[in-house]
Amino acid sequence: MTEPHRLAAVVRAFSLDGDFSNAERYGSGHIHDTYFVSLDHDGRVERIILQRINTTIFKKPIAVMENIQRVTDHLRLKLDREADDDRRVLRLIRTHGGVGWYVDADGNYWRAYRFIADTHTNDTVTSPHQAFEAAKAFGNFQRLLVDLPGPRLHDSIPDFHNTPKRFTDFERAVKADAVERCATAGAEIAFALARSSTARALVDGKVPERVTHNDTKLNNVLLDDMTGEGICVIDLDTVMPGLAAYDFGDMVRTMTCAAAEDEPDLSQVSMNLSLFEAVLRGYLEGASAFFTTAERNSLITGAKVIVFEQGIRFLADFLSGDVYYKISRPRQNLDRCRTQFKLLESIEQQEDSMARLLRALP
Ligand code: ADP
Ligand code: GN1
Ligand code: MG
Repeated sequence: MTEPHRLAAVVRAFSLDGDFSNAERYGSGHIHDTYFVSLDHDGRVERIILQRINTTIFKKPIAVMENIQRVTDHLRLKLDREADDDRRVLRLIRTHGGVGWYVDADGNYWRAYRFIADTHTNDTVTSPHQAFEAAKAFGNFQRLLVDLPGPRLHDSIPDFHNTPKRFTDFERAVKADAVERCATAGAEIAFALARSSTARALVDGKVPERVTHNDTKLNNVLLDDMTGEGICVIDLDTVMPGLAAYDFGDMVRTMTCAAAEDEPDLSQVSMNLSLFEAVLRGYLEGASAFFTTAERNSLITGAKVIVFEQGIRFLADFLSGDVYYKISRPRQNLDRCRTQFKLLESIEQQEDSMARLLRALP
């Protein structure tokens, strides 16, 4: 079957009114295969986002979908009281069988969301206003999920932000040197080994577990085309129990530096304090209502730990032969690692100023 025929067959499994007319690859995520699909419904165009879930990474896709269903149901219930805009929560489309996922004949897992119109995502930050809006959306997301009823969510990827374990995995990748790349990455390996204590910095047991997003990249928020407002938090696969500081850390990682995640020119990479202040203000506006003191005090450590963790994840993947993150050119994972380590150095240098900003805010 050709790609369009295969996609058309998948689309038919979902409970939609229109007929398949077109599908194109969409977005720049590193994990799933995402398609923008148009359907024709009596001359009217219906649009959806169709995704093939990466089951090498998400080994229990049904658990992931159960989490997403519970989280989006809860958000919708609460947001109906706060705002009159149905674009604010992802809406899963059910199959004819009444569930939120479809398994094709080859065992691929698919899901479909209503396309949220008049929004866009940005891979790199372009203004403090944008950083503020995206961070506020993630802060609100955490706040709205503080009272999620029912049992603990599934751990969609066990040990996802277990940084000490990530460090051990990195050490194992160095030892194995599976594709003989250690010699190419000597400086980066040394940088990481010198910071083994950073890997343990968040593990003190005093901060409460929350429902967190765990992948709070700038491009996981849909921004309104007209106003730039953070409209909807997307990419909910890793929503699971976690620490508020994980999410704050990944916001600092992706919203305080205008360079691309894989920028080869490291002179472009540093943490911009004005962007940091915007992230902090936005996040606190959304989330601070539920914070404990320990949680608030963990935020800047979270930024260091998550940037470090991401650096060693990219480095381990480079050393293992690029088996996890999608790449479009050789050495891309090494470039990604280098930007993270450069950003971490810049954060380390500005830590006092960051802490002062945090203390000054309510
Ligand atoms: P990945 O896990 O691969 O990053 P995402 O779920 O983030 O996949 O989706 C990839 C891109 O598709 C997003 O960055 C966004 O631009 C777009 N997207 C995803 N869901 C929607 C939606 N419901 N409406 C509009 N655009 C969406
Ligand atoms: C992946 O799916 P995407 O591209 O939003 C990764 C994140 C990393 C990120 C780095 C499930 O996110 O953990 O922080 O790439 N997602 C998973 O850009 O591993
Ligand atoms: Mg994404």
